[in-house]
Amino acid sequence: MASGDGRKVALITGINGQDGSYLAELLLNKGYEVHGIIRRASTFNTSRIDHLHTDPYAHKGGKLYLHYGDMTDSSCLVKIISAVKPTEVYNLAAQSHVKVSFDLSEYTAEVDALGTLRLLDAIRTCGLATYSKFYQASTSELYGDVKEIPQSEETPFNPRSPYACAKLYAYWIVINYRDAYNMFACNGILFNHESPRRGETFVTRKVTREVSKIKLGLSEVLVLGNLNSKRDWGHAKDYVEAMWLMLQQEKPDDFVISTGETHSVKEFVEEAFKHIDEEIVWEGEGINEVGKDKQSGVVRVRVDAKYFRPTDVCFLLGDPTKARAKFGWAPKVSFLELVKEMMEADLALMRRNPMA
Ligand code: NDP
Ligand code: GDR
Repeated sequence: MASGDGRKVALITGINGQDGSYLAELLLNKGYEVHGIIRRASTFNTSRIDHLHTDPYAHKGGKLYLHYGDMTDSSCLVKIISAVKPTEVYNLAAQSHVKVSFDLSEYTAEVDALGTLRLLDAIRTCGLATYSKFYQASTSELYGDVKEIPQSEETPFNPRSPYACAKLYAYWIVINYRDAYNMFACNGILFNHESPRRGETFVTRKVTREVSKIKLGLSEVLVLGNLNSKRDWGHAKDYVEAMWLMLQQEKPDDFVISTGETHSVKEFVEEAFKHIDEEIVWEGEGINEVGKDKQSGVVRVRVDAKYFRPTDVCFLLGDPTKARAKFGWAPKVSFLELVKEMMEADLALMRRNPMA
């Protein structure tokens, strides 16, 4: 199993994603040397980590290095790992949008499934199988259309999208490499986690951005898909701490990370509108089901079938008991605090830059 030798060197794929940016902050503050893989793009794409270059506090004793790479390119992964010799690898890179995975199904499998295999193999190729610890960003989407409530590490998987199928392959290849090559490799089965840094096309951030625009007169209506979907939403900052904790245990294992509370998309929308003190008038398909068909006034939320998925995951509620028992992890930010923080951040953003 992973030997370590006193070095604290982390490699994060997807460092510029929501989670990667919070994890980089956490590890720098713990004195790690942090290496991140970023993709080449035609525009600047390091917006979530730019502050780390200039913030001496975040750097403390550690250092931040960025490498160009891609999960579809084995040779670059081998080169980076052989140069960095990481003691911990966090595989966060993914085509992470479930709806987009129906359009980009093959690419999603390339990055999320085979990309994980490439990274594991790169670690072996570099002779680091029993040296580097490995964290895999697994997901509650693996459960899909689940009958068991709440979902734990023992709940059977039933993936409902190309994204979830790709992540299912990644989940099992991580376990296979753990068993076959004695790797310290863990799956964090993380339920949805959000923050002001959440990508703009995920539902929570889409809601907080649009509701902020409505408040400031920059928009009139929020257009959404399935309002009845329920998610176990936590804060990304809490969840990256769980990633790190998993790799500090004596033995590698797989853990559910969730709040143990579930809310519908509709409830999230209602909380966001409460924040701006505005009544919601709803319109569109499925509104009868949420009991809002007899109303008048300016329409503030419209349901449009173009945001429906060919197959959706309608109910998720995680049981984080194992993580709490093994390493004392518990979420610190509640659902209401999460909505509040995201609303405040987006209101401030839209005031600063109405075109954002
Ligand atoms: P994001 O979409 O915010 O970040 C994904 C990161 O992966 C981005 O930095 C992106 O780069 C990078 N990436 C995408 N494709 C490639 C590629 N081909 N090669 C290299 N890098 C690539 O996701 P989150 O931070 O929200 O999630 C992190 C991980 O956790 C993902 O694997 C996701 O599937 C998983 N997950 C997320 C949950 C959540 O609720 N947030 C819950 C459970 C699992 P770029 O910045 O250039 O786009
Ligand atoms: P999810 O997150 O699919 O759970 O995947 P998302 O926020 O995209 O959707 C949550 C639920 O909201 C419904 N929904 C909408 N979703 C989006 N994006 N846009 C809309 O307009 C909209 N209207 C309703 C969806 O149908 C769905 O039921 C996230 C990602 O971070 C994955 O990478 C991660 O693995 C899982 O969370 C856990």
